[in-house]
Amino acid sequence: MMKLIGMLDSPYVRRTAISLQAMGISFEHQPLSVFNDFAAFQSINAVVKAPTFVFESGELLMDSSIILQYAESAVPASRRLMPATGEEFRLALQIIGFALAACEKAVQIVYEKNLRPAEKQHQPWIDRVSLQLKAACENLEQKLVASEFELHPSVLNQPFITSAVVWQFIQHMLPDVISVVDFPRLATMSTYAETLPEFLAFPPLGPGVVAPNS
Ligand SMILES: N[C@@H](CCC(=O)N[C@@H](CS)C(=O)NCC(=O)O)C(=O)O
Repeated sequence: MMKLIGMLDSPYVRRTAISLQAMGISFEHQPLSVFNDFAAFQSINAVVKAPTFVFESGELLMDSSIILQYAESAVPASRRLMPATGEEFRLALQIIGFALAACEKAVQIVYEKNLRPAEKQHQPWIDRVSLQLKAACENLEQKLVASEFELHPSVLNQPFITSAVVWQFIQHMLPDVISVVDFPRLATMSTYAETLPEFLAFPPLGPGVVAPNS
């Protein structure tokens, strides 16, 4: 059985788990922490990056977008979450790009606040990253408005999954930096997404070993 390694409190792990499940790919989820289970993680992937995807052969893939790029190639077109080409593909990439930039900046702030001792925190860096985070959220929200993006899709797609997972993470971790009322579309998407079976199967707040389709 192929394995996905990493905790669901990581938005990168969560977007990957939800997407693989939505594509109908069977895998075992092993919720190892890059911090608390460093040695165990290291024994699987010396680089200790989550998510890590492990093939039955033992080969490794890292980085959520790379894992998802592989997954897209491994399923029939009807189960893919990305549009194949054209305007729709370009729009999907733009939305995912802003969502992942917001995610990266949010994670940077969380690491700065949680991993560094208080006296070593550097406020100008936190201010810079907060500004970038806000800009990424604003651009993402505007893109959803301008493209009239479907906020309640009947079939899951990658820009929806990534935006919803990232928004849940930001709202949970940094509500004092990014205010939910300023981003009504992201809030609507996230609220709806969290009611869907694929999202409920991979909750952000509990580890839980899940083997989908088993
Ligand atoms: N671009 C990567 C980011 C992954 C990432 O930053 N993962 C974090 C967990 S949220 C991690 O592995 N942190 C441990 C480390 O970088 O040492 C992706 O899309 O997978």
